[in-house]
Amino acid sequence: MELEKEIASRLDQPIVKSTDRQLYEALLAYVKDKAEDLPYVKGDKKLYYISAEFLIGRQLGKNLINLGIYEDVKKLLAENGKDLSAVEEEEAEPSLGNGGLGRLAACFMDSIATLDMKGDGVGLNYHFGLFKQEFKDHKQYEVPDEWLSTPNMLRKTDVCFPVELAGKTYTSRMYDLDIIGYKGARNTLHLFDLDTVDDNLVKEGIDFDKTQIDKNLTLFLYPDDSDDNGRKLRIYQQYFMVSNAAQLILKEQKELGHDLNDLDKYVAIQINDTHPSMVIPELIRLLIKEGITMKRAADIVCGVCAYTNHTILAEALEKWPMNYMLEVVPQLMPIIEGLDYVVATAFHGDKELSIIDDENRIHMAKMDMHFGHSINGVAALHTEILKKQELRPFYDIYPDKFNNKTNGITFRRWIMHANPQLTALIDETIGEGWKTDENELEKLLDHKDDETLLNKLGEIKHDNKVRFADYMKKEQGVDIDPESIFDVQVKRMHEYKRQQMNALWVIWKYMQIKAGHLPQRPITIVFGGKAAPAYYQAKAVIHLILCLQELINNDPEVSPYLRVVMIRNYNIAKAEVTIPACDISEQISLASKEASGTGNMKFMLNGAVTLGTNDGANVEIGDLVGRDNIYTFGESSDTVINLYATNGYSARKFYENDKEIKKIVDFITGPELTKIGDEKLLKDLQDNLINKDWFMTLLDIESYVDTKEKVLHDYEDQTAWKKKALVNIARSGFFSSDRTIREYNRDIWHLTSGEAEEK
Ligand code: 26Q
Repeated sequence: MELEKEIASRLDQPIVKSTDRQLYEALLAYVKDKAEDLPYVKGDKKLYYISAEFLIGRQLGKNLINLGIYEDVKKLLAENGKDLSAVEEEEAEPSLGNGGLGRLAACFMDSIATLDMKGDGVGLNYHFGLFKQEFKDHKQYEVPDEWLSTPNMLRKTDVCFPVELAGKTYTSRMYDLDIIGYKGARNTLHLFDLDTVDDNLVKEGIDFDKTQIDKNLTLFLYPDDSDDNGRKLRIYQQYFMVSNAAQLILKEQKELGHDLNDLDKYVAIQINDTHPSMVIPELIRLLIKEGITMKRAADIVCGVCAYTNHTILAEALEKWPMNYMLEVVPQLMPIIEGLDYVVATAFHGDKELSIIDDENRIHMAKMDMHFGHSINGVAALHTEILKKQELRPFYDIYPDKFNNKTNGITFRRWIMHANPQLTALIDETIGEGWKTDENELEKLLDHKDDETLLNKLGEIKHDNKVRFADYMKKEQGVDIDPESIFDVQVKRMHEYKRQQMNALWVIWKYMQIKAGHLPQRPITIVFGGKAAPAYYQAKAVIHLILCLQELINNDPEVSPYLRVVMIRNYNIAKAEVTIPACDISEQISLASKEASGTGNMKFMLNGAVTLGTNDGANVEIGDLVGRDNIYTFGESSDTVINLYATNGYSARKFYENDKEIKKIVDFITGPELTKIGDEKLLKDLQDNLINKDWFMTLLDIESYVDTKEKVLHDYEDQTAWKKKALVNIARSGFFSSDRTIREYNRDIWHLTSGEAEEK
C-alpha cells in the first residue's frame, strides 16, 4: 500500500484535518506495524547488552529514518499543510537514563542492529524517567516525568519470570521495544517491570514511599547520585534486572536446544558499568541449579561476561554492604562468598584484590574483573588511567583482559535527524556512502578550499542558529541573537565538568565589558544540564548561572555584547536542536576526570570547534583534527593525578596570589548577584571554590580565559574558521558508534553473523 493510504487508514479523518497528536498516533501505529514486518537479525551467537539505563530519546523520527521513509513522510505531511517536526514534538521523550552512559547504550543498540549483529538490550521499564527540570527563583526544581501516559513504542508481552527479593517471590513482566537497524533488520530492547507498580505513589516532587517493593520497584530511575537516600531500593532494582536477564537468556538458549556448558559459544553479555554486575553470581546460581558444578559454572560465566568501566571517580565504583545483600538477595551471598574464596586462594588473601573488603562491603567492579573475560575503558586516555592507576592491581594480574573501546555516537540521530541540512550538503558533496561507511567523511577534505562549499557550511550553521533562537524564544521566551557567537556547554551538572569555570569566565567578561573592553562580536553563552536532586554544589552552580543570566541579559550596557542562556530541562530532543547551532564546544572537565564524553563527538560532527582540556576523548579529537582545528588548555592528567597524590593543590593560594582571580571569585557574593540570588547558596559556592575546589577550577582558569580569548579572536577570520569546522566534520568518522561496535565485536563478542563475519 502506498504511504498515503497507509497513514490515512490509521486516521479517522483526512490528514489535513488531523491534529499533530492524531498524526503522531497514526505514524506510531504505522511504524510499529512496519517494524513487525521486519525480520529479526539472524546469527549463531547473541549479545545481551545489560544496562540500568537506555536513554533512547524520542523514537518516531529515528525510526522513520531507519526505515528509510523520513523524507517521504515529511513530504506527504507538508503537502497537507503539516509539519513532521511538530508531529514529532507530540512524543513524550523516554528519559530512561541520566546522561552519557545511558545515551551510549542507546547509540549502541542502533549500531548493533544496523550492523546486522544479533544483540538485544535488557533493562528496566521505569514508569518515571529522569525528573523534569524546572526553574523557580533561579533554582532547580524536580518534577516527575510521566512518559508512559503518551502512546509509545512499547509492546506488552506475556513473558514473565519469578524473581525472589528479600525472600518473597514477585512476578515480572517483559515489555519489548523494536530496535530498527538503518535500512536493515531488527533487534529488541527488553524492559522489565512489575504489574503491581503504583504510579500514584509519585505525587508532589519525586519523593515517594520506599517501603512497598511491589508498588515502587520500577517506579523511577535513580538520578546519578552518590547520596545514600534509598540506596537499598537500587539493589532491588539491580537484582530484578539481572535476574530477569539471566532467566531470559537461559530460556532462549534452552529453546534453541543449546548445551549450557557451551554458553560462551552462543552468548555474550556486556555489563554496562557495575549496575548489572549481579548477573555474574545470578547466572552462576542458575547454572548450578541446572546441575553444573560451581567451578564449571564460574568458568562458563567468565567466558560470557565482559565489563565496561565508565568512570574514574572512585566514589562511583559500587560497593554494597553485605547486610543489605543478605537482606535483599540472600540467595546470591553463598555464591559471592564462594567467588571471594576462589580469589583469596588464588592470590594469597591479597586484600586489594578481594571482592569482599574488611568492612564487609562487596565490590562489584572487582567481581566483574575476576569473573569476566574483558575489562574496557571508553577512551584511550581513560583506559590508560585505569591500567596505570585506578585498576592497576588488576592490570598487573590480568593484562590481557584490558582493552580500550573509544565511545561513539550514532550518525543516524546525531546528524541525519538532528541536522538534515548538513546531511544534504554532505550527500551533495561526497555522495551517500558515509552513512554506512563513516570513514568516507574524509572525502570532504578534498573540498577544503572550495569556497562555495565553505559558504554553504556557514549558511547552514546560521540557519541552525536561527532555528535554536526561535526554539528558545518559543520555549523560554528568551531573546538570542543569531549573529552572535554560540558558545555551548550542555551536559549533566557536575563539579568535575566545571560549568563553574565557564561561569567564572562569564563574570570576567562582564567586568571587561563594564570596563569598556568590548568584544568584537556579541557572544551567547549557552548552558544546559540537570543536577542530581541531592547534589548541593551542582545546584549552587545552576543558581550562579541563572543569577548571571538575570543580571547580564537585563543590563543594557552588557547585553548587546554578552548573553547567558540556560536551557531548561536539557534532554535528547533539546540536544538535537542545540548541538547543530553551536560554534564553540565547551569540553572543559578537569583532566583525568571525564572518562570519554560523547557530547564532544556530537558537536564535532556538526561542525563546532572544541575548546577543551586534554581529557577523555578530547585527546583523540585533537589527534584526528590536528592542532589548528582544536583549542586545548589546562594542566595535563599526569599533573592533576600527581597533585592529588601529593595533596599539592591549594585553591586558596590561587585566590590570594592572583588579583584577577580574587576579583572574579569575590564577585559571586558581591552586590550585583546577592541582590538577585540566595546569599547563602552563593556564599557556599564561593567558600567551596576558595577552600576546597576539589576539581581544581582555579588551577586552569587563567589558561582557560587566555585560550577562550584566542578562540574568539580566531572566529573573526571566517574563512579559516569554516575550514576548521569542515576538518572537524571530515575527521569525525572515527566517532561513529558503528566503528565502536565493530571493535567490541572484533575483540570481545565475536558474533558470527552478517557484516560482523567479514570485518
Ligand atoms: C550510582 C549510584 C546511585 C545512583 C546512580 C548512580 C549512577 C548512575 C549513572 C552513577 C553513574 C551513572 C552514569 C555515569 C556516566 O554516565 N558516565 C559517563 O559515561 C559516558 C559513556 O561512556 C562517558 O562518555 C562519560 O565520560 C562518563 O562520565
